[in-house]
Amino acid sequence: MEREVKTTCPYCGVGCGVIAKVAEDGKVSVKGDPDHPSNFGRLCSKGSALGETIDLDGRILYPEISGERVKWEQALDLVAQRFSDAINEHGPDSVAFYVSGQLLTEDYYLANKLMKGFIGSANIDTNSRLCMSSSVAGHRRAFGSDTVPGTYEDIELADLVILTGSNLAWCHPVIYQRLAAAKAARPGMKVVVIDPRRTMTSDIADLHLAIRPDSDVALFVGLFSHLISNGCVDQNYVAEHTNGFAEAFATASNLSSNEILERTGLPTMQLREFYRLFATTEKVVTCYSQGVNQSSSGTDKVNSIINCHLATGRIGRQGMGPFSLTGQPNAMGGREVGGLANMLAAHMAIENAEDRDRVQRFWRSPRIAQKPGLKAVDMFKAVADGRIKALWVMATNPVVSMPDADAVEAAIKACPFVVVSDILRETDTARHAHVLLPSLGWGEKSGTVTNSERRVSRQRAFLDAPGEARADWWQLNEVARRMGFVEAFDFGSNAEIFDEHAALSAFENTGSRDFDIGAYVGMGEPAYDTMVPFQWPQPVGKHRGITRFFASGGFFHQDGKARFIAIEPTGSDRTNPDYPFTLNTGRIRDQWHTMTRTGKSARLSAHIAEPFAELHPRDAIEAGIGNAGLVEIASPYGRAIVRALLTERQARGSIFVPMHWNDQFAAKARIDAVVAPLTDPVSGQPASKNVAVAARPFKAARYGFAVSTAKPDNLDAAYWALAKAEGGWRLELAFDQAADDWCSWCRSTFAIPEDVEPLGYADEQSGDLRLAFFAGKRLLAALFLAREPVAVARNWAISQLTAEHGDLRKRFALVAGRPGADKPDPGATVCSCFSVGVNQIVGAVRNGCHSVEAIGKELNAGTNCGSCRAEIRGIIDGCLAAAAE
Ligand SMILES: Nc1nc2c(c(=O)[nH]1)N[C@H]1C(S)=C(S)[C@@H](COP(=O)(O)OP(=O)(O)OC[C@H]3O[C@@H](n4cnc5c(=O)[nH]c(N)nc54)[C@H](O)[C@@H]3O)O[C@H]1N2
Ligand SMILES: Nc1nc2c(c(=O)[nH]1)N[C@H]1C(S)=C(S)[C@@H](COP(=O)(O)OP(=O)(O)OC[C@H]3O[C@@H](n4cnc5c(=O)[nH]c(N)nc54)[C@H](O)[C@@H]3O)O[C@H]1N2
Ligand code: SF4
Ligand SMILES: [Mo]
Repeated sequence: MEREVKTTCPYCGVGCGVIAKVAEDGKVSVKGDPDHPSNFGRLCSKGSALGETIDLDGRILYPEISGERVKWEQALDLVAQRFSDAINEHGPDSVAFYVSGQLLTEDYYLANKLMKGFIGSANIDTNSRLCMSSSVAGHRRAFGSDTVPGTYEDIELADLVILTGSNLAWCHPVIYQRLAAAKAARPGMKVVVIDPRRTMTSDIADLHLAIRPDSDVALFVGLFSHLISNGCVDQNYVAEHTNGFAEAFATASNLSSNEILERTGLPTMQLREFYRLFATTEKVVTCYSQGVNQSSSGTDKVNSIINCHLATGRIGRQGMGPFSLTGQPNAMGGREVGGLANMLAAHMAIENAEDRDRVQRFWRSPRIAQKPGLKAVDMFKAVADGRIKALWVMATNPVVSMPDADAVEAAIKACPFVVVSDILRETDTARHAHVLLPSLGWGEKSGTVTNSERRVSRQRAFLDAPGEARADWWQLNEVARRMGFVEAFDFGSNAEIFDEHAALSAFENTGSRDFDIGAYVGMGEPAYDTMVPFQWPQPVGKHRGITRFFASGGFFHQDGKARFIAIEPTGSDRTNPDYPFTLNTGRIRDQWHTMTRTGKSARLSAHIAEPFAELHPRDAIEAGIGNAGLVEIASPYGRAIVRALLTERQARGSIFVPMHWNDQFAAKARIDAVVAPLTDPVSGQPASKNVAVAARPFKAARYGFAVSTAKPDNLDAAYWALAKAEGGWRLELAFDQAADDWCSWCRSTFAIPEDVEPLGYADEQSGDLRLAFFAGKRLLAALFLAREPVAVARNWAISQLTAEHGDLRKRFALVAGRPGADKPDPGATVCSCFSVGVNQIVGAVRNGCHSVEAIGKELNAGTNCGSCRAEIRGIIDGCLAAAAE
């Protein structure tokens, strides 16, 4: 029977409500939940494609020890034994957990409880260290607690929205859609984007400040002084609710206007305009994300922003406030349970003896960690130098996502005992596990997550557990019991864990801690199952509707006041001529992190199918790098080879490379192998956006493109990048030298049976070569090679995987690499929901569609999730500008 289940999207921190429909034949489709207050029915391209990512291909379905299938009992016994042995021999600090903002709150709560309360170490850190820790540190310095004061509605209600270090259009697409809709309805609303790159997000901006990398502190410290000298300070607010104003002002005064201009590299008029807008607009929201957090001055950046909001009293009121956008679906839930190595549970502080005592009494635990544990970068250093004897990695892929990733991989390989809980069998990290535990994935697991605006929503299961996969919380519970902690780990369901988590939030909490969901204690399993999304705080007896913090003070420092932080901008001047470029890393619209899920969708992979480096055309010319050629990016830590994309959206001297590609999808594109392990001194967050690198052309003897129905294997090529395509796979290639026999190269790579003869074309002189293999009417694989990057129309070639090839003429057309008149090349995909390519959009513009709406009517493009609307607008503008020339 057909079923519909309300759940939450497992990707970004927007936390959209999803309705999953399971048809009678088991097919899953999804749509946005119109009742969910985060998205009101909207979804982005990734959310819309969720149904395509839940197949069992590549899943780990049974526990394994050293690659051999075992029973759960054996695997759990071994994990408990090895952790206990290490603790007995070397003490509690010889073991570590490295977990994730993609765990559910219930999983996370147990991991933290086991490590901090029962093992007695704080060596649990999380990928949120790479993500939110500068925001956490900044909040705690300013507010005395890790509190996000506002709600999404504020972004819609503001008259000025500042997006700094955030590519909202691609990374928080549904908030972007809400913002775009609000701006369309109220055109007086202003948007300022602060980002060294001109991203898709900057297309909505009234003002784009392309600041120099890491000059944010100078920009906002300068703004702080400007606000003071222009009489914009809310004297009452500052006097009643804050401390440290004078010191912060004195420090800010040391920075001259010239210095601000010099550091930021902004034209005077732009800087003035930004300061004027901020000074004259009451309702300002400043949203920030990784361009702020992932920096060696990340915490200072956060506080330089908060200082401006505190000084003007623009915080916690409608349409006002600093707003840290969380990345992962449960980044916020992880902070609630205290998953970071320097936090306790329920927003209590590990440095505070009273808090430690309170948590220990609540848990009735034999011990409690006495000091902060190792932060991610230090944790993997400790793994490398042998201090950590046993490591459990859960729901994260550090061999791809940690800075100095090659060293992280070496450390994991050398660690005496590594447990990995994942949903896939083959990831760059999972392949080094001694014990691999099969976890439940989205749609199979059940629990809660908290989004960027403190809204707790349910993820609900609507699929059966595949094979013997089990929930992460269950794995932790079982190991804890085997380590002797039977009473404290007696959980039979995630509802029971949530209940304890809620109870701890309210335990001896008389308003001294922001995180309080006491109202949800004791609600029981049925109420948990039907729980509707709610925002915290929700203390006992005081169900609250709108929840904002700090409009009239009430900060969580001892004296109830907020702190201004005196900030001195630090320089990031580069002097090493060997590494003259600034590498900036981040995300693309249709991939999620290390691609273990989004990489399964042909539709999502069609948007950008290859790892790339965005370079300014003049830099590229100077370095001898051609458009669509390959480029090698190197630092003292490692190197990567990716496709060169020349664009003036990129500032001179900077290179942008996405963080997503890894050894499962490309030969050498794990960009974190190049990223230096430098961190913010306060938060320990890596500076993944400003890395000194060299860039040079990677010259190949042959370039290639291939399509194949079977997944390519044994890939022997200097460069390759693999992506899922409709009907099979697409493969970009480059070779150091021509192969002796391309036919046998194809046979081994594409698993072509011996009896299948190739259809081919080769031109010795030009080096052009095309080979195709057919079985019956179907194409098995086709390879296109040339001495220069191959110009074959990609999407047309891919469409041949699903086309019929009974007709010999069609086979020859394929080998000729030419689309027939009956099947024009749609061009690179722009709209992934309806698979509309750039050539189709250009065609429609030529036929008179001159607005995004008109394109939508003609081609459907941009009418579902809307994530591509900015790109469509760019294509229209480009065509019209070209026509006008
Ligand atoms: N499509 C997609 N969406 C995602 C994710 C994903 O993997 N894919 N991941 C989610 C997660 S976990 C996170 S943390 C968020 C991240 O969301 P964002 O932070 O929005 O994404 P990023 O691309 O990492 O970086 C944002 C921008 O910071 C800019 N930047 C670089 N250096 C500086 C600087 O010095 N100053 C300023 N002001 N800006 C700078 C970059 O050019 C980049 O455009 O996205 C979430 N959403
Ligand atoms: N250079 C550079 N590096 C970065 C960043 C950057 O901008 N630049 N961004 C950083 C940021 S903000 C983040 S958040 C990280 C993200 O980096 P990671 O956390 O390493 O990336 P994911 O691919 O999300 O890893 C999640 C893993 O969990 C598995 N998984 C999925 N569902 C489940 C489940 O239910 N249970 C279990 N046990 N496993 C599951 C997936 O298959 C995958 O292997 O990357 C960081 N690294
Ligand atoms: S914006 Fe997209 S990825 Fe983020 S929660 Fe919503 S649907 Fe999921
Ligand atoms: Mo993140």
